[in-house]
Amino acid sequence: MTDETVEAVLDAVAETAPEIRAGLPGRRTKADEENPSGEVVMEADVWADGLLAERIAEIDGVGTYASEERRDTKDVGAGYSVACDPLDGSSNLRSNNSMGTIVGIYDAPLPASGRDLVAAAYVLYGPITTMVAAVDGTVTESVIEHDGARRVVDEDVRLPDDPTVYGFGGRVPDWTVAFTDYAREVETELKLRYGGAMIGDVNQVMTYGGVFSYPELESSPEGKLRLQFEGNPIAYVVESAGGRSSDGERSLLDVEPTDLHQRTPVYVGNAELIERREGR
Ligand code: AFP
Repeated sequence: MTDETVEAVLDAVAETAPEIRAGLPGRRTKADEENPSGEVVMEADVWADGLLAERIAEIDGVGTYASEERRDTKDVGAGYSVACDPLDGSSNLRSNNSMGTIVGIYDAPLPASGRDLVAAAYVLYGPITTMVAAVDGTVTESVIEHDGARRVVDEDVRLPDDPTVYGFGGRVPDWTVAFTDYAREVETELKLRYGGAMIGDVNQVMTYGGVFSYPELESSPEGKLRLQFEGNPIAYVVESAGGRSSDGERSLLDVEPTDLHQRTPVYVGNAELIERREGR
């Protein structure tokens, strides 16, 4: 039985995507503010967050809205907690490269464990606009039409068994010794695909098999990416598609939630490649 609230949230995100895309050209400048992670945000980040908050707040069965751009959660009624990264990779807007929107639907107050997710999805603003959604253990890919309708093009997305691509974030001199050893090995086996927006890079892995990581760094042992808005939802999608996720030691879905904006090292991809990293 499809959860009506989950479907309504995914519909709202899909229906807002064409509007977000159409409004990007005029919002390629930095806003005069920082997000709770201390990053300067783009005008587009603030705008997309406002649109999504408004649409998701109207849905019956949603109790809380939270986003990477807001310090605190917003009470909007009773029900699920919806966590969004309104424009993942927004620093790609100036260079006109791919970006995404990420949504995680938690059946618990935030910060929550990834095990409390009931669904997760991402929109990819690439040459076309698509949504990859994981619900009840099944992952679908849809093309988002100009009117925001979702047209399913793959009813059962599975991670390919034969990995071919990798993408690693962070500056090489800032990589730990253990990660550098791992990266040097993977580089000899797979092709590099790194574009600076996690959603674009993860969708390469979902399509061709391989591994994406924004790892722990010497300067930031927790890495860069946010557990509630980025790590958990992407882990939920990749694991539902037969892959694995990790913070370097365990599934991201088992990382203890301590703060709404906590960061975590992120590894997602084919199980063998993730277990090889965990074994070091
Ligand atoms: P922005 O949203 O500030 O562009 O950051 C994107 C991101 O959170 C994630 O999508 C990327 O994987 C990562 O940061 C890129 O970080 P680097 O700029 O350090 O490569």
